[in-house]
Amino acid sequence: MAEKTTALKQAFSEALLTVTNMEELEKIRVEYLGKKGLVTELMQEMKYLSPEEKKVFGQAVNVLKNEVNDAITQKREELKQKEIELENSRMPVFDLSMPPVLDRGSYHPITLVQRQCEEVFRSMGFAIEDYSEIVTDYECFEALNIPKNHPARDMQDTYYLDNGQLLKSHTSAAQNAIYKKYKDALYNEGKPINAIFPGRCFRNEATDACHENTFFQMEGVMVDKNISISNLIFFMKTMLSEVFQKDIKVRLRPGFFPFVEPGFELDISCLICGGEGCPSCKHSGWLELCPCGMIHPEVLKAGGIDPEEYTGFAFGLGLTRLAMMKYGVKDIRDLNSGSLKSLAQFTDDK
Ligand code: FA5
Repeated sequence: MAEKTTALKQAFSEALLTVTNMEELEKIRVEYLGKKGLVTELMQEMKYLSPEEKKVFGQAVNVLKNEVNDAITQKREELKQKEIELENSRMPVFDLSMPPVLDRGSYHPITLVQRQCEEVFRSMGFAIEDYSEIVTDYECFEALNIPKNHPARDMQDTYYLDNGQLLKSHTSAAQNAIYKKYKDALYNEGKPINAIFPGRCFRNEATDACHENTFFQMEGVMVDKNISISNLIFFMKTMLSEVFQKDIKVRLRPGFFPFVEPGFELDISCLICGGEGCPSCKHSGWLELCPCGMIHPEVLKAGGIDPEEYTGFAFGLGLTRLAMMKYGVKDIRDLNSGSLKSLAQFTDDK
């Protein structure tokens, strides 16, 4: 009988060497340790033995059974480890110093609408300007006819630096620099000032579905001889129909901004609720999108332009709200959420 256990152990060891995966291992386990397995069958042969032989043989079969069991457990661990190593070898290796893999990214919806607007205005001869996010009190307020203690400042509380500079609360903060940059060409070459300047704005305000503390606007100005409200309305209409590629219901109503006279609020019918009223439009059915107006003479003067000779219009488009309406984003806060799952949906619309 001793030879039988030795032979079985030998056969098992050889069979185990050929095992390369879990399935094969399970087959061997059943073949040796299963109910009708070779080791189990060996046990049944004990009934033909004398009590002394039974004792010796029983011990030998038990030892064999434990050895087979241990060897199978060990092999299982080895196979598991190999599977993990294989899995790891298939994982991409991240090297943070490498440039980003561009085909995995997507444009943010605000970038997409910004580019669309830029395209529309570029095609109408406007220059595209970039301006600092940190500006002076003069640029953000004083040069825009908003002196210290003017109540209009309350609407645009922002974040201040220790040195008195501030995070710009509106893109109008770049108007003064733009007029100064282009005024010589206006005077000497008769070139009208046509410029748009998109940018990030900051306000210290409570957030809700249509208000963020960080959002984008796109300012636009046009200054020349005889610029009138008709020019303003034409450019606003063209921009909206090009961006939405369909007729949008708009309304123009009087609005007060110290840097324009007259001033208007341009609202669009809320595209989220179809004008019924919802949290995205503060339940009014309309969304304030693009305040605008004729540039105030004091603002032109501060930019070095004679208001007796030149007139102009300015507008401050809410780019973040435009992205909401264009892409049906109900809550403005989703746009700053950093959630790739929702923001990456707009990739194809480049
Ligand atoms: C202004 O910021 C003026 N500078 C706009 C202007 C420019 C008027 C030139 C006249 C001439 P207002 O605070 O209303 O205005 O903001 C303009 C637009 O920015 C709003 O209609 C809205 O679309 C967007 N906006 C303003 N505040 C927020 C906010 N907290 N979150 C998201 N969008 C905002």
